[in-house]
Amino acid sequence: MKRTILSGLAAVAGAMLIAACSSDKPAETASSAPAAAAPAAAPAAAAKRVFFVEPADGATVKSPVHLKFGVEGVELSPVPTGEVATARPNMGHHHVGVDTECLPPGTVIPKAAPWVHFGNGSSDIDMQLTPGQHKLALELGDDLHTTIAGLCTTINVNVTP
Ligand SMILES: [Cu+2]
Repeated sequence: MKRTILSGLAAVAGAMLIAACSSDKPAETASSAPAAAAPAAAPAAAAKRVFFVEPADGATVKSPVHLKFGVEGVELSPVPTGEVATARPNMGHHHVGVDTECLPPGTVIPKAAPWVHFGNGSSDIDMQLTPGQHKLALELGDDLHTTIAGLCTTINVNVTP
């Protein structure tokens, strides 16, 4: 009788060991699966950008120059009317700077030359430019006109008389 019980316990213990081993392996596979999926999701999160739809970088153009802006990963939105105390997250409007560089992230874009604000949410303009080479900076700013990391680009155009 006792031997039967002991061997029965041994069988149970053996089964538990096997169960423990086999349950370890799927757990390892499961934990490595999200890690493998993470890099695939990263490019989508990093897709925030602003760009000139036109003109193309290096283009030769005539004044007035038609500028058209694009944005991805951030919602283009007019600045709310009235007193704006806080910037809505992941929303912004375009700014163009003529013959200037991108401002550092977190900088309030001046409401003065060489910057033009598109606070109404528009994304194009016919701009008068003097003949010659011009650098155009396209910078997205939030509701407080503050620059956002990674959301600026520059192009060069050659304006003919
Ligand atoms: Cu602005």
